[in-house]
Amino acid sequence: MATEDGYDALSAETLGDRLAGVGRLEEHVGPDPSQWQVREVGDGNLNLVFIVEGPNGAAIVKQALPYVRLVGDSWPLPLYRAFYEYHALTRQAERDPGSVPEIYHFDEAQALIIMEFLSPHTILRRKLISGEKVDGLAERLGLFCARTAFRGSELSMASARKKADVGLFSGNVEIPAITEALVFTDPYFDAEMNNHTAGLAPVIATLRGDTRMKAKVQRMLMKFASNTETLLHGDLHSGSIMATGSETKIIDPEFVQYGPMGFDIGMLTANYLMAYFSQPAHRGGDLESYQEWLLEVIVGTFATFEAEFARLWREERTGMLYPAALFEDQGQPSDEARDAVLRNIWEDAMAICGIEMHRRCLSLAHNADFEEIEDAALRAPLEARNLMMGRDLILNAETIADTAALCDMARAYNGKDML
Ligand code: SR1
Ligand code: MG
Repeated sequence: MATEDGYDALSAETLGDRLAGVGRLEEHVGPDPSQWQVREVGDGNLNLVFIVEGPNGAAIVKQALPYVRLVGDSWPLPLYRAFYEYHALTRQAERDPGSVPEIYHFDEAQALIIMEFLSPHTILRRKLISGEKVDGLAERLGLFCARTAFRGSELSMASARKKADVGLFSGNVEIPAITEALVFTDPYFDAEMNNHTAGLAPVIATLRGDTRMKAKVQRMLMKFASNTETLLHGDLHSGSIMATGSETKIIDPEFVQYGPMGFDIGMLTANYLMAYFSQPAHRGGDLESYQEWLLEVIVGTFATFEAEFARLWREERTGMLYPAALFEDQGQPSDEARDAVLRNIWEDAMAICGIEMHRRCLSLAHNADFEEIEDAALRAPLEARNLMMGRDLILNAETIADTAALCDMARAYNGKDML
């Protein structure tokens, strides 16, 4: 699809001619496009993704489409999202070196990013469905969430720079609007694009009838839309993570925006919990041990997050927030202040976690963990556990003590019949 501004969507057939002469692509793939093998492999909801292979190696070419791929051209979507994704990736690479693929080239007019081909990495969600474990997963994600949260905030950044950056990213309007609708709103009414598994009606009625819970969700939406604590990844689910058995990378930050520090780690936790609740349909004899491993990943992620956040608080608190002038310089510790910030992040994360657990079963874009369970009679009770625990998390975010309590909650729901 071409636009008046000169944008033209690539295809596997046209990519070689169109990108011939892009030096960084030639460097990584080979100088002669006639020797490139190109495959379109995008299986996400929005973009084209090509693997380009040649005599020198391989690269990824990711190009935004002017509409939502999942739905079609009836839902237009601005190409400018590639610009924000590019700027998100450069900031993440700076704040947590090695966590994201290396960028080789960015073409704003064509809305395309050429980047490192991660191999033999595969999408984490696929690994969790097939019962694979990833060494160091919790540590990698805990570090990523802590470093991007802290270093993207005025705990660390100079205010002028951070405020200019908030201005830059505030141009990304349509993408946050997707999250505002699909995540925070649509699950709680009969929205046009919703779908859900047959048999869930009683649980959905409970959620939609719960005005206290819906008010809390809307309160979180207010925070999401108006709180610019830090630069978020914005879509940190297990499809935005690629891993081998021992190395993890974070991809796909086109939903980047400024928002509350608990958002990314909360969404991530929800995706681990959905993997957890869906496992009875995917595992046999190793069910319990694999589910326990998923809970260990959650515990480890938060433990790493808190330890790294505390280290950065000690060593890199150079912004205008909680200045040493008010604490250490007066011979007073700032530990209590830090713990209150961390507690706030935890409570936001718990509420966001519950909301994400709802939207992936009730709104437009479901996740494969549940979706690939073909038998609806098996899928519905597993989704019901997930939905009811999500409600509990939203309603009780302020009183869940810690990850041990969160895991006990998951174990309890895992044994319950909610339908
Ligand atoms: C229409 S986009 C649907 C979902 O895909 C993305 O990965 C985001 O999670 C979004 O909510
Ligand atoms: Mg994505």
